[in-house]
Amino acid sequence: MSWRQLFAAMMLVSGSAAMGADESPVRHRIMLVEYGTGKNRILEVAEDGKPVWEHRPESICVHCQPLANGHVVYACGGSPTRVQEVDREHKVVWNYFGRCEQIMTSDRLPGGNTLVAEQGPCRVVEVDPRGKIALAVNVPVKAPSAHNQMRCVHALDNGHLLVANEDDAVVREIDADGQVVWECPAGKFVYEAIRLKSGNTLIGCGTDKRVIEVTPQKKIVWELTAGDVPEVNLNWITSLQVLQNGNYVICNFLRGQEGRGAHAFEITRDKKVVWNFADHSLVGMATTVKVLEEPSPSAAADLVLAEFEDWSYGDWQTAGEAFGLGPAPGRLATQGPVGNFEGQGLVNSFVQRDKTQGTLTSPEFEITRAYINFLIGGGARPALECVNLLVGDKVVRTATGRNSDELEQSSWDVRDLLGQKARLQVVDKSSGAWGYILADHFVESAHRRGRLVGNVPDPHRR
Ligand SMILES: [Ca+2]
Ligand SMILES: [Ca+2]
Repeated sequence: MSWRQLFAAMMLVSGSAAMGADESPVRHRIMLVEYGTGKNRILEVAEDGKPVWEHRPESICVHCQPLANGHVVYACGGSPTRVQEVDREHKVVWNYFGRCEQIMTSDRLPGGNTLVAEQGPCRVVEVDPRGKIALAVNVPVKAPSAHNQMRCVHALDNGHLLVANEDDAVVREIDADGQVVWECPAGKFVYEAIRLKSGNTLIGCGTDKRVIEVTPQKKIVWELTAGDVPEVNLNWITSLQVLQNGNYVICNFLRGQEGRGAHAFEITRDKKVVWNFADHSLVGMATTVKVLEEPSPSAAADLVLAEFEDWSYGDWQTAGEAFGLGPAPGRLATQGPVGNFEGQGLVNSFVQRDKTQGTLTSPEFEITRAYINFLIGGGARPALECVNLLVGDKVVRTATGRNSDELEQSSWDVRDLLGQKARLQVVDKSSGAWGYILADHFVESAHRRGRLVGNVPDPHRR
């Protein structure tokens, strides 16, 4: 008996649990979205196959994102179309109402913002926890019907977006200006693509009944076709997930094929199905199936470098007069309202209006996370009004405000500097208009939180 026949046989007897390579059954707790009029619901199913939590979206829902705190983020495609986060008591704890025709998917980012895939017109907006739009990127599509313009969207480490354009049957990588920097043909009704750590892209090819992994040069280096896994009855590939063990969880939307095959399965790189979910009495058709994994222990927590909540700058050194004796409680002198800083204090060099100049320099610290996230405002005057990251005396990253008293969340990608000793320096070297800088809340993090400042070389740029 071949592996394939063995698994097919086991599926008939054991339903959702198949045997792993180590002969112990693989069991997963999952969250799924069941599709269909009257059936549309978000369902959590425990390892033993029993449903343990159910939520009924107010209108058409095809996608959900379970969060580590037990909450769920999902989009409602009906009117008013929106994205919302609910807790276990079904209370809406966060929402965003779209002005577009329809929203079908969203993606909560690790830093707390949410990407929303708006259709009609087709654009991705990044919404912060207060509901403010931090970023809006137009997505060029050919599809005339709003409903079919875009499914899943993901943020990439380089600050770009990876979107699945359903009706165009392509996956596109788009920069913050809305320029397509990479594009790869996918199947009809492509629902999701994921950029892997290797830099390759995993694409679920919709009703083409296959999943492919492509290099930046679009060479297919891995492919799963219906013939590889006849027992699951590949029909319409929707959600994808990469597990911590490197296996893929693939959702198989059984529209038109109800009752036959599996709603979802876990597959190894050598194409062994080690788990499947195929309870057809519980679920008719599923558009999203997510395995609920414990967070990886290797995920490092954020490290706060400075939050400027004290009366003094502590061990940060000032030079010149621009930074006064300590953090500001907000606006200074004749300044307009200063907004969007964290807590009660921030760095504000408007001490004697634009006139004063100086620097504020942190003690040396080691770069131990992929990103440094911070809030910045004030003048848009490169080298004159800026925040710099110094290694030795060399400026290795810089950022300025954008002529605004509203601070903006920004991030440096510092992966190439990991392990190096560095200092932060806030600089005010001008006395003219917008001759001041605002800064607050420097945090080392495994995750980008805001607008990416400065770029890293990108193999996907054509
Ligand atoms: Ca602060
Ligand atoms: Ca100044």
